[in-house]
Amino acid sequence: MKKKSTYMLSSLIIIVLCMIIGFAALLISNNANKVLFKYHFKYAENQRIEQYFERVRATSILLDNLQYELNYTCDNQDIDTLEHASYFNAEIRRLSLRTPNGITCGDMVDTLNIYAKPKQEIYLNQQISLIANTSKDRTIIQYHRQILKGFMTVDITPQDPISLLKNECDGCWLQTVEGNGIILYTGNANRAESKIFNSPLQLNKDLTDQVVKPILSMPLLDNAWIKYYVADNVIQHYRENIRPYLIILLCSLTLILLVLMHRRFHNGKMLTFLLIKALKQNRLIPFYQPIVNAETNHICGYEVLMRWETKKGKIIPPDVFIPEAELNGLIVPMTVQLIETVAKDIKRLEVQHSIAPLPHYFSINVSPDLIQSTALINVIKMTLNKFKLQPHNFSFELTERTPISDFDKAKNVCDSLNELGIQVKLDDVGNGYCDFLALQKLQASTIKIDKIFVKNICDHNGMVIIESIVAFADKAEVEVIAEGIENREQASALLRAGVKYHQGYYYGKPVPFDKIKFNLFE
Ligand code: G
Ligand code: G
Ligand code: MN
Repeated sequence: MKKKSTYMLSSLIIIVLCMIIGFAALLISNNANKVLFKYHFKYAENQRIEQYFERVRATSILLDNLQYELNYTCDNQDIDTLEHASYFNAEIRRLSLRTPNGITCGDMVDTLNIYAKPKQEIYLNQQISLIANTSKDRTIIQYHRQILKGFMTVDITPQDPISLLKNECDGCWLQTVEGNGIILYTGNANRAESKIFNSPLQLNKDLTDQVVKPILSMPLLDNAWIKYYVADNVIQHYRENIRPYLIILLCSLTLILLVLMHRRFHNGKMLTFLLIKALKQNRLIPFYQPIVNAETNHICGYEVLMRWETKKGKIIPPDVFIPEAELNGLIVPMTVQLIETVAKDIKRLEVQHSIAPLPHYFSINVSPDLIQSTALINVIKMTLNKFKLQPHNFSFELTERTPISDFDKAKNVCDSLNELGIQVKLDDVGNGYCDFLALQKLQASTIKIDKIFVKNICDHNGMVIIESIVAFADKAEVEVIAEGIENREQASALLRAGVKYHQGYYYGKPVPFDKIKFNLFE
Protein backbone atom coordinates (compact mmCIF):
# COMPACT_ATOMS: atom_id res chain seq x y z
CA MET A 1 0.00 0.00 0.00
CA LYS A 2 2.73 2.38 1.05
CA LYS A 3 5.01 1.18 -1.74
CA LYS A 4 2.25 1.73 -4.28
CA SER A 5 1.60 5.31 -3.24
CA THR A 6 5.35 6.03 -3.20
CA TYR A 7 5.61 4.62 -6.71
CA MET A 8 2.69 6.74 -7.88
CA LEU A 9 4.14 9.87 -6.31
CA SER A 10 7.51 9.23 -7.94
CA SER A 11 5.88 8.81 -11.37
CA LEU A 12 3.92 12.02 -10.87
CA ILE A 13 7.07 13.86 -9.87
CA ILE A 14 8.80 12.71 -13.06
CA ILE A 15 5.84 13.77 -15.21
CA VAL A 16 5.63 17.22 -13.61
CA LEU A 17 9.39 17.62 -13.88
CA CYS A 18 9.29 16.83 -17.61
CA MET A 19 6.51 19.37 -18.03
CA ILE A 20 8.53 22.00 -16.18
CA ILE A 21 11.57 21.33 -18.36
CA GLY A 22 9.39 21.59 -21.49
CA PHE A 23 7.79 24.87 -20.48
CA ALA A 24 11.09 26.30 -19.25
CA ALA A 25 12.59 25.50 -22.67
CA LEU A 26 9.74 27.43 -24.26
CA LEU A 27 10.50 30.36 -22.03
CA ILE A 28 14.21 30.35 -22.74
CA SER A 29 14.77 28.99 -26.20
CA ASN A 30 13.91 30.72 -29.47
CA ASN A 31 13.83 27.43 -31.31
CA ALA A 32 11.44 25.76 -28.86
CA ASN A 33 9.21 28.78 -29.26
CA LYS A 34 9.32 28.49 -33.00
CA VAL A 35 8.28 24.84 -32.81
CA LEU A 36 5.34 25.72 -30.59
CA PHE A 37 4.38 28.57 -32.91
CA LYS A 38 4.44 26.18 -35.87
CA TYR A 39 2.15 23.70 -34.18
CA HIS A 40 -0.19 26.39 -32.99
CA PHE A 41 -0.22 27.93 -36.45
CA LYS A 42 -0.89 24.62 -38.19
CA TYR A 43 -3.76 23.91 -35.85
CA ALA A 44 -5.28 27.36 -36.47
CA GLU A 45 -4.85 27.07 -40.25
CA ASN A 46 -6.49 23.64 -40.31
CA GLN A 47 -9.43 25.11 -38.49
CA ARG A 48 -9.62 28.03 -40.89
CA ILE A 49 -9.64 25.73 -43.91
CA GLU A 50 -12.27 23.56 -42.28
CA GLN A 51 -14.40 26.67 -41.84
CA TYR A 52 -14.08 27.44 -45.54
CA PHE A 53 -15.30 23.98 -46.41
CA GLU A 54 -18.12 24.47 -43.97
CA ARG A 55 -19.09 27.61 -45.89
CA VAL A 56 -18.99 25.67 -49.15
CA ARG A 57 -21.30 23.03 -47.65
CA ALA A 58 -23.71 25.72 -46.44
CA THR A 59 -23.69 27.32 -49.89
CA SER A 60 -24.42 23.98 -51.52
CA ILE A 61 -27.51 23.55 -49.36
CA LEU A 62 -28.58 27.07 -50.23
CA LEU A 63 -28.28 26.34 -53.95
CA ASP A 64 -30.36 23.20 -53.51
CA ASN A 65 -33.25 25.44 -52.54
CA LEU A 66 -32.47 28.39 -54.78
CA GLN A 67 -32.53 26.33 -57.97
CA TYR A 68 -36.35 26.03 -57.82
CA GLU A 69 -36.87 29.77 -57.43
CA LEU A 70 -35.15 30.82 -60.66
CA ASN A 71 -36.65 31.28 -64.15
CA TYR A 72 -33.24 30.67 -65.81
CA THR A 73 -33.77 33.65 -68.14
CA CYS A 74 -31.76 36.26 -66.23
CA ASP A 75 -34.82 38.52 -66.10
CA ASN A 76 -35.35 41.06 -63.33
CA GLN A 77 -36.98 38.46 -61.16
CA ASP A 78 -33.93 36.19 -61.43
CA ILE A 79 -31.62 39.09 -60.55
CA ASP A 80 -33.82 39.95 -57.58
CA THR A 81 -33.71 36.36 -56.38
CA LEU A 82 -29.90 36.27 -56.68
CA GLU A 83 -29.49 39.62 -54.92
CA HIS A 84 -31.79 38.50 -52.16
CA ALA A 85 -29.90 35.23 -51.66
CA SER A 86 -26.55 37.02 -51.60
CA TYR A 87 -27.76 39.72 -49.23
CA PHE A 88 -29.15 37.35 -46.66
CA ASN A 89 -26.35 34.78 -46.59
CA ALA A 90 -23.12 35.54 -44.85
CA GLU A 91 -21.22 32.83 -46.74
CA ILE A 92 -21.84 34.43 -50.11
CA ARG A 93 -19.93 37.42 -51.31
CA ARG A 94 -21.05 37.29 -54.94
CA LEU A 95 -22.98 34.89 -57.05
CA SER A 96 -23.77 34.57 -60.74
CA LEU A 97 -25.90 32.40 -62.95
CA ARG A 98 -25.34 31.26 -66.51
CA THR A 99 -28.56 30.30 -68.22
CA PRO A 100 -28.92 27.48 -70.76
CA ASN A 101 -28.88 30.21 -73.44
CA GLY A 102 -25.46 31.37 -72.35
CA ILE A 103 -26.65 34.59 -70.69
CA THR A 104 -24.83 35.47 -67.46
CA CYS A 105 -26.25 37.55 -64.63
CA GLY A 106 -25.52 38.08 -60.94
CA ASP A 107 -26.03 40.14 -57.85
CA MET A 108 -23.41 42.68 -58.86
CA VAL A 109 -23.57 44.91 -61.85
CA ASP A 110 -19.90 45.65 -62.15
CA THR A 111 -17.93 42.40 -62.11
CA LEU A 112 -15.11 43.43 -64.35
CA ASN A 113 -12.76 44.56 -61.61
CA ILE A 114 -13.05 41.61 -59.31
CA TYR A 115 -10.47 39.18 -60.72
CA ALA A 116 -6.91 39.77 -61.79
CA LYS A 117 -6.16 39.86 -65.46
CA PRO A 118 -5.02 37.60 -66.90
CA LYS A 119 -7.12 35.31 -64.71
CA GLN A 120 -5.01 33.19 -62.38
CA GLU A 121 -6.96 30.18 -61.21
CA ILE A 122 -6.16 26.92 -59.41
CA TYR A 123 -8.80 24.19 -59.39
CA LEU A 124 -8.80 22.16 -56.17
CA ASN A 125 -11.51 19.87 -57.49
CA GLN A 126 -14.40 20.11 -59.97
CA GLN A 127 -16.34 22.44 -57.74
CA ILE A 128 -13.83 24.54 -55.85
CA SER A 129 -11.26 26.85 -57.34
CA LEU A 130 -8.98 29.61 -56.07
CA ILE A 131 -8.58 32.88 -57.96
CA ALA A 132 -6.38 35.94 -57.45
CA ASN A 133 -8.26 39.21 -56.98
CA THR A 134 -7.62 42.39 -58.98
CA SER A 135 -4.80 43.66 -56.83
CA LYS A 136 -3.42 40.16 -56.41
CA ASP A 137 -3.26 40.46 -52.64
CA ARG A 138 -6.19 38.22 -51.87
CA THR A 139 -7.21 34.72 -52.91
CA ILE A 140 -10.88 34.29 -53.70
CA ILE A 141 -12.46 30.91 -53.12
CA GLN A 142 -15.00 30.11 -55.76
CA TYR A 143 -17.66 27.42 -55.79
CA HIS A 144 -19.07 26.18 -59.11
CA ARG A 145 -22.10 23.99 -59.51
CA GLN A 146 -24.56 22.85 -62.12
CA ILE A 147 -28.08 23.45 -60.85
CA LEU A 148 -31.49 22.61 -62.24
CA LYS A 149 -31.22 24.42 -65.58
CA GLY A 150 -28.14 26.55 -65.29
CA PHE A 151 -24.66 26.93 -63.87
CA MET A 152 -23.92 28.82 -60.67
CA THR A 153 -20.67 30.41 -59.56
CA VAL A 154 -20.36 31.63 -55.99
CA ASP A 155 -17.52 33.66 -54.44
CA ILE A 156 -17.24 32.51 -50.85
CA THR A 157 -16.87 35.35 -48.36
CA PRO A 158 -13.23 35.58 -47.28
CA GLN A 159 -12.34 34.94 -43.67
CA ASP A 160 -10.11 36.92 -41.37
CA PRO A 161 -6.52 35.78 -41.33
CA ILE A 162 -5.47 33.43 -38.53
CA SER A 163 -5.67 35.19 -35.20
CA LEU A 164 -1.93 34.69 -34.73
CA LEU A 165 -1.37 37.07 -37.67
CA LYS A 166 -4.25 39.40 -37.10
CA ASN A 167 -2.40 42.20 -35.38
CA GLU A 168 0.87 41.77 -37.17
CA CYS A 169 2.32 44.55 -39.28
CA ASP A 170 1.75 45.04 -42.95
CA GLY A 171 4.05 42.80 -44.93
CA CYS A 172 5.09 40.70 -41.93
CA TRP A 173 3.40 37.66 -43.32
CA LEU A 174 2.55 36.20 -46.70
CA GLN A 175 0.36 33.29 -47.60
CA THR A 176 0.75 31.54 -50.92
CA VAL A 177 -1.22 28.83 -52.63
CA GLU A 178 0.76 26.98 -55.26
CA GLY A 179 -0.66 24.56 -57.78
CA ASN A 180 -0.70 23.94 -61.55
CA GLY A 181 2.33 26.16 -61.92
CA ILE A 182 0.44 29.12 -60.57
CA ILE A 183 1.08 30.97 -57.34
CA LEU A 184 -1.64 32.98 -55.64
CA TYR A 185 -0.99 34.94 -52.52
CA THR A 186 -2.62 36.74 -49.67
CA GLY A 187 -0.86 39.55 -47.82
CA ASN A 188 1.18 42.55 -48.86
CA ALA A 189 3.76 41.03 -51.16
CA ASN A 190 5.57 44.26 -51.91
CA ARG A 191 6.26 45.02 -48.31
CA ALA A 192 6.95 41.35 -47.55
CA GLU A 193 9.90 41.60 -49.92
CA SER A 194 11.83 43.69 -47.46
CA LYS A 195 10.37 42.39 -44.22
CA ILE A 196 10.55 38.66 -44.87
CA PHE A 197 12.72 37.99 -47.89
CA ASN A 198 15.21 40.86 -47.57
CA SER A 199 15.29 41.15 -51.33
CA PRO A 200 13.00 42.13 -54.16
CA LEU A 201 11.22 39.12 -55.50
CA GLN A 202 9.33 38.31 -58.58
CA LEU A 203 6.25 36.59 -57.43
CA ASN A 204 5.17 33.54 -59.38
CA LYS A 205 8.76 32.88 -60.17
CA ASP A 206 10.90 33.32 -57.14
CA LEU A 207 8.82 32.04 -54.32
CA THR A 208 9.13 28.34 -55.06
CA ASP A 209 12.90 28.49 -54.70
CA GLN A 210 13.05 31.04 -51.94
CA VAL A 211 15.87 30.85 -49.41
CA VAL A 212 13.40 31.72 -46.67
CA LYS A 213 11.62 28.58 -45.58
CA PRO A 214 7.88 28.75 -45.10
CA ILE A 215 6.76 28.41 -41.48
CA LEU A 216 3.94 26.20 -42.66
CA SER A 217 3.56 24.10 -45.76
CA MET A 218 0.55 21.85 -46.21
CA PRO A 219 -1.33 20.17 -49.05
CA LEU A 220 -4.76 21.44 -50.01
CA LEU A 221 -7.03 18.68 -51.33
CA ASP A 222 -3.89 17.21 -52.94
CA ASN A 223 -4.03 19.71 -55.81
CA ALA A 224 -2.22 22.63 -54.31
CA TRP A 225 0.11 23.60 -51.50
CA ILE A 226 -0.64 26.25 -49.00
CA LYS A 227 2.42 27.97 -47.54
CA TYR A 228 2.97 30.71 -45.02
CA TYR A 229 6.01 32.92 -44.71
CA VAL A 230 6.39 35.08 -41.63
CA ALA A 231 8.93 37.66 -40.48
CA ASP A 232 10.95 36.94 -37.33
CA ASN A 233 9.10 39.58 -35.38
CA VAL A 234 5.86 37.54 -35.70
CA ILE A 235 7.41 34.73 -33.70
CA GLN A 236 8.99 37.26 -31.37
CA HIS A 237 5.62 38.82 -30.81
CA TYR A 238 4.06 35.41 -30.21
CA ARG A 239 6.74 34.68 -27.67
CA GLU A 240 6.04 37.88 -25.79
CA ASN A 241 2.32 37.17 -25.81
CA ILE A 242 2.60 33.69 -24.32
CA ARG A 243 5.34 34.61 -21.83
CA PRO A 244 3.02 35.64 -18.96
CA TYR A 245 0.96 32.46 -19.37
CA LEU A 246 4.14 30.37 -19.41
CA ILE A 247 5.39 32.05 -16.26
CA ILE A 248 2.10 31.41 -14.45
CA LEU A 249 2.10 27.79 -15.64
CA LEU A 250 5.71 27.28 -14.57
CA CYS A 251 5.05 28.74 -11.12
CA SER A 252 2.01 26.50 -10.63
CA LEU A 253 3.87 23.42 -11.82
CA THR A 254 6.82 24.21 -9.54
CA LEU A 255 4.42 24.55 -6.64
CA ILE A 256 2.82 21.21 -7.49
CA LEU A 257 6.29 19.67 -7.77
CA LEU A 258 7.27 20.98 -4.35
CA VAL A 259 4.10 19.61 -2.78
CA LEU A 260 4.63 16.22 -4.46
CA MET A 261 8.28 16.09 -3.39
CA HIS A 262 7.31 17.05 0.13
CA ARG A 263 4.77 14.25 0.22
CA ARG A 264 7.15 11.79 -1.36
CA PHE A 265 10.15 12.46 0.88
CA HIS A 266 8.78 13.91 4.08
CA ASN A 267 5.57 12.07 4.76
CA GLY A 268 7.36 9.13 6.34
CA LYS A 269 9.80 11.46 8.05
CA MET A 270 6.98 13.63 9.36
CA LEU A 271 5.20 10.62 10.84
CA THR A 272 8.49 9.43 12.32
CA PHE A 273 9.07 12.85 13.83
CA LEU A 274 5.58 12.90 15.37
CA LEU A 275 5.98 9.34 16.64
CA ILE A 276 9.26 10.21 18.38
CA LYS A 277 7.46 13.10 20.05
CA ALA A 278 4.53 10.86 21.02
CA LEU A 279 6.98 8.35 22.46
CA LYS A 280 8.71 11.03 24.54
CA GLN A 281 5.40 12.36 25.81
CA ASN A 282 4.12 8.87 26.59
CA ARG A 283 1.15 9.23 24.29
CA LEU A 284 1.25 5.67 22.99
CA ILE A 285 -1.14 4.02 25.36
CA PRO A 286 -2.52 0.50 25.77
CA PHE A 287 -6.14 -0.48 25.16
CA TYR A 288 -7.25 -3.79 26.59
CA GLN A 289 -9.55 -6.34 24.98
CA PRO A 290 -10.64 -9.32 27.09
CA ILE A 291 -9.91 -12.92 26.10
CA VAL A 292 -12.54 -15.20 27.57
CA ASN A 293 -12.80 -18.87 28.47
CA ALA A 294 -16.17 -19.38 26.79
CA GLU A 295 -16.91 -22.58 28.75
CA THR A 296 -16.75 -20.82 32.12
CA ASN A 297 -17.30 -17.25 30.90
CA HIS A 298 -14.25 -16.08 32.83
CA ILE A 299 -11.80 -13.53 31.53
CA CYS A 300 -8.43 -15.22 31.41
CA GLY A 301 -6.43 -12.43 29.89
CA TYR A 302 -6.29 -9.34 27.71
CA GLU A 303 -4.79 -8.47 24.40
CA VAL A 304 -2.91 -5.18 24.64
CA LEU A 305 -3.59 -3.02 21.60
CA MET A 306 -1.60 0.15 21.18
CA ARG A 307 -3.31 3.48 20.51
CA TRP A 308 -1.92 6.96 19.91
CA GLU A 309 -3.67 9.53 22.03
CA THR A 310 -3.14 13.05 20.65
CA LYS A 311 -2.94 16.19 22.79
CA LYS A 312 -6.56 16.91 21.98
CA GLY A 313 -7.58 13.45 23.16
CA LYS A 314 -8.12 11.98 19.71
CA ILE A 315 -7.36 8.27 19.48
CA ILE A 316 -5.38 7.18 16.42
CA PRO A 317 -5.63 3.47 15.52
CA PRO A 318 -2.43 1.41 15.17
CA ASP A 319 -2.71 0.65 11.45
CA VAL A 320 -1.93 4.34 10.82
CA PHE A 321 1.43 4.29 12.58
CA ILE A 322 2.53 0.69 13.32
CA PRO A 323 3.60 -0.12 9.71
CA GLU A 324 5.75 3.05 9.62
CA ALA A 325 7.12 2.30 13.10
CA GLU A 326 8.03 -1.22 11.94
CA LEU A 327 9.86 0.28 8.97
CA ASN A 328 11.85 2.86 10.91
CA GLY A 329 12.54 0.67 13.93
CA LEU A 330 10.62 2.86 16.37
CA ILE A 331 8.39 -0.12 17.14
CA VAL A 332 11.14 -1.41 19.49
CA PRO A 333 11.23 1.53 21.95
CA MET A 334 7.45 1.89 21.54
CA THR A 335 6.87 -1.71 22.64
CA VAL A 336 9.40 -1.39 25.46
CA GLN A 337 7.52 1.63 26.76
CA LEU A 338 4.21 -0.18 26.35
CA ILE A 339 5.47 -3.11 28.42
CA GLU A 340 6.31 -0.76 31.27
CA THR A 341 2.91 0.99 31.07
CA VAL A 342 1.12 -2.38 31.08
CA ALA A 343 3.18 -3.46 34.10
CA LYS A 344 2.05 -0.33 35.97
CA ASP A 345 -1.56 -1.02 34.97
CA ILE A 346 -1.33 -4.61 36.25
CA LYS A 347 -0.05 -3.25 39.55
CA ARG A 348 -2.96 -0.82 39.72
CA LEU A 349 -5.43 -3.65 39.04
CA GLU A 350 -3.86 -5.75 41.81
CA VAL A 351 -4.41 -2.88 44.20
CA GLN A 352 -7.94 -2.07 42.97
CA HIS A 353 -9.12 -5.66 43.26
CA SER A 354 -6.88 -6.70 46.15
CA ILE A 355 -5.63 -9.72 44.27
CA ALA A 356 -1.92 -10.37 44.01
CA PRO A 357 -0.61 -11.88 41.92
CA LEU A 358 -3.24 -11.25 39.33
CA PRO A 359 -4.17 -14.50 37.52
CA HIS A 360 -4.65 -12.83 34.09
CA TYR A 361 -2.17 -12.59 31.25
CA PHE A 362 -1.60 -9.43 29.22
CA SER A 363 -0.73 -10.33 25.69
CA ILE A 364 1.51 -7.83 23.94
CA ASN A 365 1.91 -7.72 20.17
CA VAL A 366 5.50 -7.97 19.00
CA SER A 367 6.71 -7.50 15.45
CA PRO A 368 9.36 -9.82 13.95
CA ASP A 369 12.04 -7.19 14.58
CA LEU A 370 11.61 -7.46 18.32
CA ILE A 371 11.19 -11.23 18.52
CA GLN A 372 14.65 -11.50 16.92
CA SER A 373 16.26 -9.27 19.53
CA THR A 374 17.55 -10.26 22.96
CA ALA A 375 16.54 -6.79 24.13
CA LEU A 376 13.03 -8.20 24.56
CA ILE A 377 14.27 -10.69 27.17
CA ASN A 378 16.22 -8.08 29.08
CA VAL A 379 13.29 -5.70 29.09
CA ILE A 380 10.78 -8.25 30.30
CA LYS A 381 13.16 -9.57 33.00
CA MET A 382 13.75 -6.04 34.24
CA THR A 383 10.05 -5.27 34.24
CA LEU A 384 9.13 -8.42 36.16
CA ASN A 385 11.77 -7.54 38.74
CA LYS A 386 10.98 -3.88 39.01
CA PHE A 387 7.22 -4.32 39.43
CA LYS A 388 7.31 -7.65 41.24
CA LEU A 389 5.10 -9.35 38.66
CA GLN A 390 4.73 -13.01 37.70
CA PRO A 391 5.80 -14.38 34.30
CA HIS A 392 2.27 -15.62 33.65
CA ASN A 393 1.08 -11.97 33.71
CA PHE A 394 2.71 -11.43 30.33
CA SER A 395 2.57 -13.12 27.01
CA PHE A 396 3.65 -12.10 23.55
CA GLU A 397 1.77 -12.34 20.28
CA LEU A 398 3.91 -12.55 17.24
CA THR A 399 2.32 -10.61 14.38
CA GLU A 400 3.65 -11.54 10.99
CA ARG A 401 2.91 -8.51 8.83
CA THR A 402 6.53 -8.72 7.72
CA PRO A 403 8.41 -12.03 7.46
CA ILE A 404 10.84 -13.22 10.10
CA SER A 405 14.30 -12.87 8.54
CA ASP A 406 16.36 -14.84 11.04
CA PHE A 407 14.52 -17.82 12.46
CA ASP A 408 17.47 -18.96 14.60
CA LYS A 409 17.63 -15.67 16.47
CA ALA A 410 13.86 -15.68 16.89
CA LYS A 411 14.02 -19.23 18.20
CA ASN A 412 16.64 -18.30 20.80
CA VAL A 413 14.49 -15.43 22.04
CA CYS A 414 11.37 -17.64 22.19
CA ASP A 415 13.27 -20.37 24.03
CA SER A 416 14.46 -17.86 26.63
CA LEU A 417 10.91 -16.55 27.01
CA ASN A 418 9.59 -20.07 27.51
CA GLU A 419 12.28 -20.71 30.12
CA LEU A 420 11.19 -17.60 31.95
CA GLY A 421 7.62 -18.95 31.87
CA ILE A 422 6.30 -16.41 29.40
CA GLN A 423 4.04 -17.73 26.68
CA VAL A 424 4.48 -16.97 22.99
CA LYS A 425 1.37 -16.89 20.80
CA LEU A 426 1.21 -16.90 17.04
CA ASP A 427 -1.14 -14.18 15.87
CA ASP A 428 -3.47 -14.13 12.85
CA VAL A 429 -2.83 -17.77 11.99
CA GLY A 430 -3.89 -18.55 8.44
CA ASN A 431 -3.18 -15.02 7.32
CA GLY A 432 0.54 -14.53 7.95
CA TYR A 433 3.73 -15.43 6.11
CA CYS A 434 4.74 -18.93 7.22
CA ASP A 435 2.66 -20.13 10.11
CA PHE A 436 3.79 -23.72 10.08
CA LEU A 437 7.46 -22.90 9.91
CA ALA A 438 7.04 -20.37 12.72
CA LEU A 439 5.08 -22.90 14.74
CA GLN A 440 7.64 -25.61 14.28
CA LYS A 441 10.67 -23.44 14.97
CA LEU A 442 9.37 -21.14 17.66
CA GLN A 443 7.40 -23.61 19.77
CA ALA A 444 4.51 -21.28 20.37
CA SER A 445 2.14 -22.31 23.16
CA THR A 446 -0.94 -20.86 21.51
CA ILE A 447 -2.25 -20.00 18.08
CA LYS A 448 -4.78 -17.26 17.37
CA ILE A 449 -7.17 -18.01 14.53
CA ASP A 450 -7.46 -14.99 12.29
CA LYS A 451 -10.82 -13.22 12.44
CA ILE A 452 -11.39 -13.78 8.75
CA PHE A 453 -12.06 -17.49 9.43
CA VAL A 454 -14.43 -16.68 12.27
CA LYS A 455 -16.32 -14.33 9.99
CA ASN A 456 -16.87 -17.15 7.49
CA ILE A 457 -17.63 -19.78 10.09
CA CYS A 458 -21.23 -20.16 8.95
CA ASP A 459 -20.06 -21.34 5.50
CA HIS A 460 -19.34 -25.03 5.28
CA ASN A 461 -15.74 -24.38 4.26
CA GLY A 462 -15.22 -21.87 7.05
CA MET A 463 -16.15 -24.53 9.60
CA VAL A 464 -13.92 -27.12 7.93
CA ILE A 465 -10.91 -24.78 8.16
CA ILE A 466 -11.54 -24.10 11.86
CA GLU A 467 -11.98 -27.81 12.56
CA SER A 468 -8.74 -28.68 10.82
CA ILE A 469 -6.86 -25.96 12.72
CA VAL A 470 -8.28 -27.41 15.96
CA ALA A 471 -7.32 -30.97 14.94
CA PHE A 472 -3.84 -29.78 14.14
CA ALA A 473 -3.57 -27.83 17.40
CA ASP A 474 -4.62 -30.93 19.40
CA LYS A 475 -1.88 -32.97 17.80
CA ALA A 476 0.72 -30.25 18.21
CA GLU A 477 -0.48 -29.66 21.78
CA VAL A 478 -1.04 -25.96 21.43
CA GLU A 479 -3.94 -23.88 22.69
CA VAL A 480 -6.31 -22.13 20.29
CA ILE A 481 -7.79 -18.66 20.66
CA ALA A 482 -10.36 -17.40 18.15
CA GLU A 483 -10.44 -13.70 17.34
CA GLY A 484 -13.11 -11.42 15.98
CA ILE A 485 -16.17 -13.05 17.52
CA GLU A 486 -19.06 -10.66 17.06
CA ASN A 487 -22.17 -12.69 17.89
CA ARG A 488 -23.56 -15.60 19.83
CA GLU A 489 -23.82 -17.87 16.76
CA GLN A 490 -20.11 -17.57 16.05
CA ALA A 491 -19.35 -18.19 19.73
CA SER A 492 -21.41 -21.38 19.91
CA ALA A 493 -20.15 -22.66 16.54
CA LEU A 494 -16.60 -22.20 17.83
CA LEU A 495 -17.38 -23.99 21.08
CA ARG A 496 -18.84 -26.87 19.08
CA ALA A 497 -15.64 -26.99 17.05
CA GLY A 498 -13.67 -27.23 20.29
CA VAL A 499 -12.33 -23.67 20.55
CA LYS A 500 -12.85 -22.44 24.08
CA TYR A 501 -10.80 -19.27 24.24
CA HIS A 502 -12.64 -16.41 22.58
CA GLN A 503 -11.88 -12.75 21.81
CA GLY A 504 -14.08 -10.24 20.00
CA TYR A 505 -16.59 -7.42 20.19
CA TYR A 506 -19.21 -9.92 21.40
CA TYR A 507 -17.31 -10.17 24.69
CA GLY A 508 -15.79 -6.73 24.77
CA LYS A 509 -14.13 -4.11 22.57
CA PRO A 510 -10.61 -2.84 23.20
CA VAL A 511 -10.93 -0.16 25.95
CA PRO A 512 -8.57 2.10 27.92
CA PHE A 513 -7.45 1.15 31.40
CA ASP A 514 -10.19 2.99 33.30
CA LYS A 515 -12.91 1.10 31.36
CA ILE A 516 -11.28 -2.30 31.60
CA LYS A 517 -13.67 -5.20 32.27
CA PHE A 518 -12.65 -7.42 35.12
CA ASN A 519 -15.68 -9.70 35.05
CA LEU A 520 -17.54 -10.48 31.88
CA PHE A 521 -20.94 -9.50 33.25
CA GLU A 522 -20.07 -6.38 35.19
O1 G B 1 -6.59 -2.69 17.38
P1 G B 1 -6.61 -2.95 16.18
O2 G B 1 -6.86 -2.47 17.06
O3 G B 1 -7.04 -1.97 15.19
O4 G B 1 -5.08 -3.31 15.87
C1 G B 1 -4.64 -3.33 14.53
C2 G B 1 -3.33 -4.06 14.40
O5 G B 1 -2.29 -3.35 15.04
C3 G B 1 -3.40 -5.42 15.00
O6 G B 1 -3.23 -6.36 13.95
C4 G B 1 -2.23 -5.50 15.93
O7 G B 1 -1.44 -6.62 15.63
C5 G B 1 -1.43 -4.26 15.65
N1 G B 1 -0.95 -3.75 16.92
C6 G B 1 -1.66 -3.18 17.90
N2 G B 1 -0.86 -2.84 18.93
C7 G B 1 0.39 -3.25 18.58
C8 G B 1 1.66 -3.20 19.20
O8 G B 1 1.81 -2.76 20.34
N3 G B 1 2.73 -3.68 18.53
C9 G B 1 2.61 -4.21 17.29
N4 G B 1 3.71 -4.66 16.69
N5 G B 1 1.44 -4.29 16.66
C10 G B 1 0.33 -3.82 17.30
O1 G C 1 -3.25 -8.26 16.50
P1 G C 1 -4.49 -8.58 15.78
O2 G C 1 -4.46 -8.48 14.32
O3 G C 1 -5.00 -9.89 16.26
O4 G C 1 -5.46 -7.46 16.40
C1 G C 1 -6.80 -7.64 16.56
C2 G C 1 -7.53 -6.64 15.76
O5 G C 1 -8.87 -7.07 15.63
C3 G C 1 -7.60 -5.27 16.39
O6 G C 1 -7.61 -4.35 15.35
C4 G C 1 -8.93 -5.28 17.09
O7 G C 1 -9.46 -3.97 17.26
C5 G C 1 -9.75 -6.08 16.10
N1 G C 1 -10.90 -6.79 16.68
C6 G C 1 -11.02 -7.33 17.89
N2 G C 1 -12.23 -7.92 18.04
C7 G C 1 -12.90 -7.76 16.87
C8 G C 1 -14.19 -8.14 16.39
O8 G C 1 -15.01 -8.75 17.08
N3 G C 1 -14.52 -7.79 15.11
C9 G C 1 -13.66 -7.12 14.34
N4 G C 1 -14.04 -6.79 13.09
N5 G C 1 -12.43 -6.72 14.73
C10 G C 1 -12.04 -7.04 16.01
MN1 MN D 1 -2.80 -9.45 18.06
